[in-house]
Amino acid sequence: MTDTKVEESLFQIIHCYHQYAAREGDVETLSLEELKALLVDNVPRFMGSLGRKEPHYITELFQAADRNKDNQICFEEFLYILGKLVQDYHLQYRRQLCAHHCTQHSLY
Ligand SMILES: [Ca+2]
Repeated sequence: MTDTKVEESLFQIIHCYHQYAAREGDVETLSLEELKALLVDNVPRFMGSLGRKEPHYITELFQAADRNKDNQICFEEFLYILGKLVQDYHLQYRRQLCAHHCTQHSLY
């Protein structure tokens, strides 16, 4: 059975998480450095938004996601960050749709 596009995307996200988690220390969790690398390498649109390149942004995101305060992001904790990413990309998607609609109807 072939994976659907959505299944492929989900596996890719999980694969990406584990690739970065395996870089140093605990191979199942992300350190702050690993999270930073994962975000910078894989979600440039998200990181390009205002203020996200500031070093304290990722630190604060990391602290908010690290619910048990063990200074590591496990996969369940990563879902909080993934939720933020999906929300952000949904906004971008809506903006693109709107821009496309406005161009087609010469609203600009
Ligand atoms: Ca944790």
